[in-house]
Amino acid sequence: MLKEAVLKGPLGDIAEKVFQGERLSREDGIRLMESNDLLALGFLADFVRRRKVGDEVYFINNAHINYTNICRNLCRFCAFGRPAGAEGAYTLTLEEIAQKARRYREYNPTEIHIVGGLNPALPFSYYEDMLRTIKEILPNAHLQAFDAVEIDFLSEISGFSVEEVLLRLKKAGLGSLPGGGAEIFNPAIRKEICPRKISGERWLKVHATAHKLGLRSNATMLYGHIESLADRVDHLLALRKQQDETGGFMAFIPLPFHPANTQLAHLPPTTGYDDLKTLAVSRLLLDNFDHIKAFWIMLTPKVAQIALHFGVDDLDGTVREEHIAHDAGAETPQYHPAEEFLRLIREAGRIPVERDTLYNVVRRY
Ligand code: V47
Repeated sequence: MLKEAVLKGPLGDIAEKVFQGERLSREDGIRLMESNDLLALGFLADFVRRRKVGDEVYFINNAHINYTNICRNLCRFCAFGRPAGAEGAYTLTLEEIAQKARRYREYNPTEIHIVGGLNPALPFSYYEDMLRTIKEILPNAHLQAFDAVEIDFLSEISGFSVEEVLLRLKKAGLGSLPGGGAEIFNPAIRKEICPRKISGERWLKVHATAHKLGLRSNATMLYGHIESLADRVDHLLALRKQQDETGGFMAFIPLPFHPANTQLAHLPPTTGYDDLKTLAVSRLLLDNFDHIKAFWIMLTPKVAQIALHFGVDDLDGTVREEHIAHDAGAETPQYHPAEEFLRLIREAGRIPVERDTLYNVVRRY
């Protein structure tokens, strides 16, 4: 019934394409983003989600380590990065990182997610040693570490090419790249919100290089600041094009901008309506991505749960310690036990599956 209504409504021609499995155009994407028919968007995204992955919803037993918040980029949307010597600036020593890993050992995480600022005081060996240290303590954990911005920075400070950096880190234990640092690819917006950050093109190139070396990765989009809806669509289409070429992306994760304590603190936070719409349109445009992830830490567990009916099939993980969103005002907890994922997922009528980083099933509930 809902299908009939959607087909007869203003998005009918796009719905037709979705049901036929046809690729959507930029214009379709903009019309979807501009639509206020949230339930129609959800219905279409849910249809695509079911066709791709069925009724399973993934979560992961992971932990985050943010090794330093000292950063030379100091993006205007970020409340985490600080100049060296500023109040609250920190860099974890290898021993402190080892202590964290030992503390996490009792939870048996299958993934450690590692990101930090661009700290010019750290040598390349710190990054290799960090991976080796964690791997020694947690030999079974997959290390998803260093986003494309950090990888580019490591290439700069070491003098190694991006390929060489990735190969060396892989040898030290790197398993895949997280999707951070993508922000919004439009250069004019980037100039306003993160003028010192690498370009979107460069970000894509680092991921392409990783994919060619057999390293999988994720992709994100920071939305809800000064970008236009067309900028979001263009960002998604650039990722879709890259995925056509190299195929190494696993999940797409839209990140809602958190304004508190940033240089853009005058902007309002995103609404639940916009969050759900962005997730749904992402599911519809990214026809070559297997997974759309709702990062519950940034979206809140309530929105992330509802997102399961708006194209999402992954709720990310237990996390345990988070700084980037919480420094920017996130009020969510920093930890969710597996039982909480089971409750959220089952209540939505889906099957909870604990996965590892590469989406192998650890346990189907
Ligand atoms: O790179 C920074 C973004 C990212 C803010 O790959 C902000 O599976 C909102 O990338 N408000 C880090 N977002 C988080 C991230 C991530 C998280 C979960 C899973 C994965 C994955 C990746 O957060 C940063 C930046 O793009 N960010 N400041 C802010 N104020």
